Amino acid sequence: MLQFYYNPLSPLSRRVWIALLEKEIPFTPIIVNLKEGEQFKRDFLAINPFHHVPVIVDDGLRVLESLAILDYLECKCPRNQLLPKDPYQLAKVKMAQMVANNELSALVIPLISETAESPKLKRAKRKITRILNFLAELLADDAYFGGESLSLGDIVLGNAVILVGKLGYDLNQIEQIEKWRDR
Ligand SMILES: N[C@@H](CCC(=O)N[C@@H](CS)C(=O)NCC(=O)O)C(=O)O
Repeated sequence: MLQFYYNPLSPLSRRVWIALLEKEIPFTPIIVNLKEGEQFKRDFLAINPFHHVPVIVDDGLRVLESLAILDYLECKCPRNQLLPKDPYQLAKVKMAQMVANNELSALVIPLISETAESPKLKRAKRKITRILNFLAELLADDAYFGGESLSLGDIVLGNAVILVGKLGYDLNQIEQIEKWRDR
């Protein structure tokens, strides 16, 4: 059975965890206790030399990097499809994924580390608003980034959006994103 190395509090593990559940893929969960430094132990470093979760091992194949794992799962198990076939819908899903990964995720750090009055925090919140406005426009009238059903774009972006919301960014400012988040 597929082995899933993860930590339940890791947003990047959650991307893969949700995809496994959505696609109904049976797996053996293996929790890596990041607080206790289990990711630096020799056995885990042999699986991922970069000491990160998530990792999967499937049929003897090891896959690391959450986005690579998502593509592997989609290709290996087409059931409950999470990537649309339409070229533009696919581009929208990938844009949502990459904007979450490359733009939004970096702004988690100032949300955690800066004080309420810090200009860096204000700048980060302004940038989040710009990103979410772009995404609201991209979503347009669709329920999800891939059209009418949940996609890998929604899973990856959803984790990041929920995290910035929990860290003090007011998601109610952008109604369309708030409704999509609730969906
Ligand atoms: N680019 C990697 C990053 C994974 C990552 O940073 N995971 C964090 C948890 S969210 C981790 O394992 N941190 C432990 C460490 O760096 O020692 C991916 O997308 O899978």
